[in-house]
Amino acid sequence: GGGLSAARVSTISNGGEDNHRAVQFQLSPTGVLKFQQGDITQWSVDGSSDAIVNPANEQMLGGGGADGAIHRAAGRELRAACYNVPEVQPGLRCPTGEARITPGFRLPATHVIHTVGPIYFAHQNPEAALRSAYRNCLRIAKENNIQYIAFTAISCGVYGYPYDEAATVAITAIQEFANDFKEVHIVLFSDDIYNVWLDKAKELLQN
Ligand code: AR6
Repeated sequence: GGGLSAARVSTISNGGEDNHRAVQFQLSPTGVLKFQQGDITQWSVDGSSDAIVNPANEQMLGGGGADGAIHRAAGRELRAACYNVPEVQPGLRCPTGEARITPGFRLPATHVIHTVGPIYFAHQNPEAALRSAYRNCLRIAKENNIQYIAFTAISCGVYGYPYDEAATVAITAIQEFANDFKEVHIVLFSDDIYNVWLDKAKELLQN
């Protein structure tokens, strides 16, 4: 990988589990893409305005997977903030492929960007919807002057998106924003998905 050192230190404290080392790729003279294994709820970059991305559902009131973990770690204020996001239809706050931003409350990260990926086998164009989710997260982060952002694998859990295909969409969408962030992190929960995504990054980003 690129191997240049970043200006700031990001931390994921995960109780001393034996993590993979973070691997990073230089996307532009100023922008880095980093892969690490761990728990996104513990992620932050010291002393900066930063955001974790929550793979939520259209109701935005919590759920299982990473969404559940993020809500538990952020505290009840996050649910209240989500509840106050205007509905676009009764009960629906964030349509698939869109993004909304809230504070991070008790999380180490200052912001949470909530997005909704496609349900792979139910959506007519899951690739377009997933790409739109990544782009809208990056767009809203930019609008809020966030220079450090961490994603997990949107739609790759409950929503059933194949890891390999999702990695291509994520990496190519992030590449479009190569000049807009100091660091984009991808924090993957399991060995399995970490290895698939890192292989895809090497394929797409290394000459
Ligand atoms: N840190 C990082 N990644 C995690 C964590 C964590 N703490 N927990 C899970 N993952 P999922 P989706 C990984 O199911 O597929 C929820 O109920 C997980 O292993 O969280 O977009 C929502 O409310 C997988 O790789 O999100 C929605 O209803 C990735 O995060 C629905 O699930 C995403 O898996 C959204 O499904």
